[in-house]
Amino acid sequence: VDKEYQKLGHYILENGAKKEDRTGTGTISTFGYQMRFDLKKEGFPLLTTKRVAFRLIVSELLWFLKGDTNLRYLLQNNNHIWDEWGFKHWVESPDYSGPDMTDFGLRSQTDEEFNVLYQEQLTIYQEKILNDDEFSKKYGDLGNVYGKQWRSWEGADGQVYDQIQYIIDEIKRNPDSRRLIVNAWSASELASQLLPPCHYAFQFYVVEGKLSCMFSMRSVDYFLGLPYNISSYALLTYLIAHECGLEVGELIFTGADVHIYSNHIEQVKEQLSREPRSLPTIKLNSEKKSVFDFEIEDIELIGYDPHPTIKAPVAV
Ligand code: THF
Repeated sequence: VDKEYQKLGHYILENGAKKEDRTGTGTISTFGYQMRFDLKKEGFPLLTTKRVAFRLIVSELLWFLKGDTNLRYLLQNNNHIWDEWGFKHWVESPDYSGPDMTDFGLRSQTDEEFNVLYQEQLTIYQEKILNDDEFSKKYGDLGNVYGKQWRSWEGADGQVYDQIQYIIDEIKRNPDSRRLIVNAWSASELASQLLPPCHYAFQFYVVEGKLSCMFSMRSVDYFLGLPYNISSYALLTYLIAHECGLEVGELIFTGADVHIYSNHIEQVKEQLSREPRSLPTIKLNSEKKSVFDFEIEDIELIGYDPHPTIKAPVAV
């Protein structure tokens, strides 16, 4: 996985164009790219050229699979990768009366005095999500994000559809199907989403007893997001294969606007200079069958020996 990932990094740096973006950070961007990973042959695709926090990938995926869209579960598991989006909703609401947090993502990186205020407010927000039920209901919910779309898609007919249950049933019943698709992109709900889905659809494929998955992304944060997205879909493929009695096949990534944020370039160059190591493997609790019964401790990562972490700010 590291070699393919590095190849993409070089490709963006060499072919990318300067492009402004919603967050105001600026990117080097390319359009259209595909990578494939053989899960059975290569091992579990978790980057070794920097340490990636596997526990965050696990708790985020289980959160999606529960159909949960509230930050509370993530915070209870010490996962903060979605905090900024809930916080944004809170500080832009009429109920917020603290110091002005406009553009907190950018300002906290350049203005140390502001950063202190921001960290204070963020801590208060996190405490309230964890301890105040009413607050958490109102301001911890990220709206119609992945969990909602995957497990409780609202159809035009007024019915609610569980897309994950549907594909699991179909894989068991009709593995040759070419309709094993989960779609998270909903034209009618874009306005009510804090962040429309980045990985907006995925499709499974079964042949010769192996389950493959292809996932599609409209917008790809090469340095921070992509390592999570690859491992997350790999883990999902393992979980579904486990429940359906299949082996894992290939994981295929298809990206549209694939970019490196301008404040990640030094970090990317550092990572490109590192030598890939051998990949870890994962072990799933064999006593559990249904993907919906899995808890964090049922998923074990074995033999992960990465290069050190590389820090970078996330664009909000
Ligand atoms: N927004 C942006 N700008 N990039 C993204 O990758 C992204 N995501 C999700 C939603 N919006 C996004 C959230 N996923 C990190 C990783 C994944 C995220 C968000 C943030 C992150 O900051 N990771 C750091 C530190 C994590 C920690 O230890 O707390 C890292 O070094 O990996 C696209 O899915």
